[in-house]
Amino acid sequence: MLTYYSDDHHLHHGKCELIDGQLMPCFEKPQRADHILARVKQRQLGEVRAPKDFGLAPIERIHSQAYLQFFQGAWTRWQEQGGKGDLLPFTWPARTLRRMIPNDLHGQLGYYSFDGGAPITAGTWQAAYSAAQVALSAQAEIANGAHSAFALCRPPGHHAAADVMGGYCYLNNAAIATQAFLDQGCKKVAILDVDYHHGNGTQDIFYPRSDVLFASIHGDPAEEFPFFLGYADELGEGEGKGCNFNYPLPMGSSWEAWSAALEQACQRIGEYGAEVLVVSLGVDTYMDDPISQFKLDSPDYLAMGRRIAALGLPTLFIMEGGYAVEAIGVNAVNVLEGFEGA
Ligand code: FKS
Ligand code: ZN
Repeated sequence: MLTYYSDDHHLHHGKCELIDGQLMPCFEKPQRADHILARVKQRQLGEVRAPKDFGLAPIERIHSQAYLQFFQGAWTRWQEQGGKGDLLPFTWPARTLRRMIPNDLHGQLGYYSFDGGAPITAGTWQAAYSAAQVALSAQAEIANGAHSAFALCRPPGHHAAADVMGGYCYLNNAAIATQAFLDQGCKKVAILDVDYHHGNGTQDIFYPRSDVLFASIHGDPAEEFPFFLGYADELGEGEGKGCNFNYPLPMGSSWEAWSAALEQACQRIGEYGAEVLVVSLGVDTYMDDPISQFKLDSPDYLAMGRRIAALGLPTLFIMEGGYAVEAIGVNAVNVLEGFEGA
């Protein structure tokens, strides 16, 4: 299968994140994509292509103008006021406060984010913009008849909502690609999110809609980030009722429990009658992942790819999380090779 990839991801390299009371170097770092790219080449998965530029229009189908303008201009504003270091939020409109959009940069940053895990650096906008173009280029490949394609995106996207960044995510690459399918005449798209963390941004974007089915297998939000979404009783609203399926699993879950959830998710996707499948491909379900608590092993990713392939749908794989950098390439490409029947 073809891989789309842009070197622009190197432009985004946040300095640090707050983990358990300590400032740690960002887990979401450029080497992640470098390792996956190296494995794609080593395994000769297929040609690696640079993305085309589809402009802002397909991104604006998912994200609000105000949010995009804020994100695009934030670093310059930070520099103009003499900012040192990454631009990071420190206050949010919690339940006791009003949802004002203040004038101040940090006030606006709090308004447009849900956590302190998405630093804005000099190159973050360009990296995120290019990641969306990578997703759109792989999407176009499938729209033009390919059975599968791999969008090697970085930074990831599934925590980003229409006007909210967070959890290492800025632009929702999977949602942008999904909307592109629909805008090109597709009637029903399914999204399968296999990242360890719930894809709260993707769920939120499509929650009231029946043209997208969202299914996610993830660490139980009662115990795990992003905590405030991803429970099993979230089934969609209005026309979207019955088009959202969450499979929260306990900490320490291994392939046995995980694959049972995958089976249920695939059942739902089959019943739904999707024309295309978008996979939010996170491999932070791996046993040695430094920030996650599932116990999948490298061969399990081959089986994952095989089960996804059995759906028989044209499938767009979009890279999300995975932080065991030494194994991330093997695990991500194992899903793709399993899909291809290798
Ligand atoms: C651990 C705190 C962890 C943030 C976790 C973010 C996960 C991001 C991801 C994505 F795919 F988006 F990259 N905080 N004590 O893996 O879901
Ligand atoms: Zn994750």
